Amino acid sequence: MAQQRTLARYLTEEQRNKGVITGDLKLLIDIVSRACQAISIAIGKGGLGGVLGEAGSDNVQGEAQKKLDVLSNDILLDANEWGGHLAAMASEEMDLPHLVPHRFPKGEYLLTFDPLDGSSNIDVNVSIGTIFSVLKCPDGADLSTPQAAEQAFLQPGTAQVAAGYAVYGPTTLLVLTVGDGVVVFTLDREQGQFILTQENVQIPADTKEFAINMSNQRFWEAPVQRYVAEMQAGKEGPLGKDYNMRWVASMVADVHRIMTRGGIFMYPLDSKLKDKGGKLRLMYEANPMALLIEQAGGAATTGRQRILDIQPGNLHQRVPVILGSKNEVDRVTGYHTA
Ligand code: P6P
Repeated sequence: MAQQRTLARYLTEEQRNKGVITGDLKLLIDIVSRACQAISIAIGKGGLGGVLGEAGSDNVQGEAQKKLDVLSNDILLDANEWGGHLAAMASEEMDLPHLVPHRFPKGEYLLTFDPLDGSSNIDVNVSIGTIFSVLKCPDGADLSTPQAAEQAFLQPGTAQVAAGYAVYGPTTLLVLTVGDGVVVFTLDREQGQFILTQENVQIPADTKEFAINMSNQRFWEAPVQRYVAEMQAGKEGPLGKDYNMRWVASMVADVHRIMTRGGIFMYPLDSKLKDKGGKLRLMYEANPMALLIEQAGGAATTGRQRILDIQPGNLHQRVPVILGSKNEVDRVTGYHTA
C-alpha cells in the first residue's frame, strides 16, 4: 500500500522542500487540525453528549448561539493560546480579538475563525464546518488591549498566509491552502490523523449547478435576478444549458461541493441586507473561502470587486459573496459592472 502522507508530513515537506511555510505556521495548522478533530468528536456525540440545542446566549452578530458554537470556539481558543505561534485570535463568536495571555509567549501569526459555520444545521444532523484564516501580525502592532488589537487584523485577503476549512459530514475533511494549491485530508478516526486524499484541487471553469437561497429572490439586485432567470431558462435560454440547484445553508458544505465538482455559490447583496453590507463575514468566511477558491482555479467576487482585494473596515464586516467556477463568476460579475 502506498505510504500514507499525514498532514504533519505534508506540512514538513512544504516547509523543508519548498520553503513555503515556517515552523511556527506548521505548528499553527497542526494545532488547528487537532482542534477540528476535537470538534468533530463533540459533534459526533450529538444528543448523547448533551451538546445540542441553544447555549442561551447571543453572539456579537446578535445570533442565538448553539452550545456547539460556544464549545467549538472554546476548543480553538484553548488549543491555540499556549503554543507561542500566535499573537491574537478573532472569532465570529467574540466581539473583540482574544489576546494570547501574558503567561504564554506571543508569536508572529494572527488567526481568525468561524468555529462552527452552518449552526442552523446542527440539530438536524446536516453537514457543518469550521473555517479559519491565518495572517501575519504586522510589526509593531498595538496588542495592548483587545480593542487596539483589532487594527492588526484589518488586512486584505491577499495577505493571508494560509486558509482552510474542516467539513463535518459523513467523513471529516480538512481542506487547506498555504499558497501552494489546495489539498484535502480525510480524518482517519482510528489513527486520529488527517491523511492526504487529494492534491492540486482544480475547480472546473464551467458548471451546471448553482447555490443560492431562492427565498430571497425578491430582494436581489437586477444583475443577480437576470443571471438566475437565465439559468432557470435552461437549454432554451441564453445560457443554452439546463442547470441544477443546491442550497445546504452551510457555506462550508456548499463550498466543498464546488471544490469537488464545480458550481457557483451566491449570497449576494439584497435590499434587506443593504445596511449590513451583506450576510457573510469577510474576515473568517469570505476571505478564507476566496483564497481557497482562487488557489483551486476558481474566482470570488462581491459582484463588483475581487473579495481578496477588499481593505477591511472592521473585524465583523459583511460582504456579498459570489464564488466558484471561474467562467460563471466572471459572467455574473460582468452583469454587475456592465
Ligand atoms: P440562510 C450559516 O449561518 C451561514 O453563515 C452560511 O454558512 C450559509 O451559507 C448561510 O449563512 C445560510 O444563510 O439565509 O440561507 O440561512
